[in-house]
Amino acid sequence: MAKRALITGITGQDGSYLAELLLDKGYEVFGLVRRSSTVSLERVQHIEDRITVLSGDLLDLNSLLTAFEQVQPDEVYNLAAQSFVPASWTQPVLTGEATGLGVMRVLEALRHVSPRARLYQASSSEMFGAAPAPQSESTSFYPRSPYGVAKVYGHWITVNYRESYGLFAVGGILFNHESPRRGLEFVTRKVSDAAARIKLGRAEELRLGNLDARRDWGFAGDYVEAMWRMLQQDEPGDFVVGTGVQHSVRDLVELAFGYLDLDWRKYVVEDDRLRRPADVENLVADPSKAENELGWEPQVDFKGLIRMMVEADLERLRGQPGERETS
Ligand code: NDP
Ligand code: GDR
Repeated sequence: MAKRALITGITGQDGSYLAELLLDKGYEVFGLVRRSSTVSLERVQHIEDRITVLSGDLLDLNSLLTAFEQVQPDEVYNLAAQSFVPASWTQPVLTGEATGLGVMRVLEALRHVSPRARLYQASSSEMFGAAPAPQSESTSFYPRSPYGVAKVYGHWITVNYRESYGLFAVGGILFNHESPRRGLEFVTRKVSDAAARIKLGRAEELRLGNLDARRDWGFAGDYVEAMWRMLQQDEPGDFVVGTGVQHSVRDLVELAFGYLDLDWRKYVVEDDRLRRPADVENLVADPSKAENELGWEPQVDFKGLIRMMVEADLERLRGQPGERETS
C-alpha cells in the first residue's frame, strides 16, 4: 500500500518541491492549507490533481487533530511557519504562535492520533544566529530574531517529545535554500527578480540592506531529499544540512548582475531602513553528519543556483510584457 504523507506548508517553496518528490516516490500526498479569501495554490498548481488539500491552521489544534484523523499519515512534514525573518519583529506574537507553539500543536496531534507516524520538523540555521561558524549539530544556539527564538522552541520541543514519548521526530537544521519558487521578499529572489527587471528596462535600481551578511545558500530541490532521508533512518536524530560554502550578499549581487552583463554598482542602493534590528552575519554549515549518515550531498552549487533563478525570472518577466517594477 502507498505510504501517506501529510505536509503542512505545502503551498510554500519547500512544500511544493517535497510534494513532487514524494509523488515521484509513490506516496499519497496530503497538504494542509490555511483558510484565506484568495487561496494561492500557485506553487502546486502543476500537481494539484495529484494531491489532496485539507483545510487547517497551525494556530488551531482542532484542525490539526481532524487532519491527522483523516489522513492517518505514515510521515508528517511540518514545514508551515511564519518564515520571513523581518516580519518576526513586526509580528512577534504571531511568529511565536505559528513558528514556535505551532510545532507543539503538531506534536500533540501526532502523539494523540498517530504516535507511530514519523515527523520532520523544519528547524533552521537561524537558530545558530551569532554562534561561531561553521555550525554543526553540536553548536549551541544563539538566535538573533523573534523568528530564530521561535524556531529554537520548535526544535527543542521536538527533541523533548522524542525523548518524553518515544516519537520518531527529527529536526532538520537547514541552512538557506532557494529556487525560482522562493518568495520575492527573500534576498536571493529579490536580487534575481530585480536584475532581470533592470535588464529588461523595467526597473532602475535595487534597494538592499546589509550587503556584508554571509550565508550558506543551496537549492531547495536538493534539500527536500535530505528531509525525506531523515525519516528513512533506523533511529530518529537531528541533522544540519547545507553546502559548507559561504558567500556574502555582495557576492550574490555581483554574480546575478554579472550574469546579465550588468555592473551592479550602478544599480544597487544600500538602504539602512532595510537593515534588521539584529542581523545574522556569519552562517556556514558543517554538513558532515548528513553526508556520512544520510549519504546526502547538494547537486546544485551557488553559481548554478543563481543562474537558474535569474534565467527563470527573465523568462517569467518576458511572458508578462509591460508589467512595471515596484521594487
Ligand atoms: P514559505 O514561507 O515559502 O512557506 C511557508 C508555508 O507555511 C506556506 O505554505 C504558508 O501558507 C504556511 N503557513 C504559514 N503560517 C501558517 C499557519 N498558521 N498555518 C498553516 N500554514 C501556515 O517557507 P519555505 O518553504 O521556504 O520554508 C519551509 C519551512 O522551512 C519553514 O518552516 C521555514 O521556516 C523553514 N526553513 C526554511 C529555510 C529556507 O531557506 N527556505 C531554511 C530553514 C528552515 P500560505 O501559503 O498560506 O502563506
Ligand atoms: P534569512 O533570509 O533571513 O537568512 O532567512 P533572507 O534572504 O531574508 O536574508 C538573508 C540575508 O540577506 C540580508 N539582506 C536582505 N534580506 C532581505 N530579505 N532583503 C533585503 O533587501 C536584504 N538586504 C540584505 C539580510 O540582512 C540577511 O542577513 C531565510 C528564511 O528562509 C528563514 O525562514 C530560514 O530559516 C533561513 O533563511 C535559514
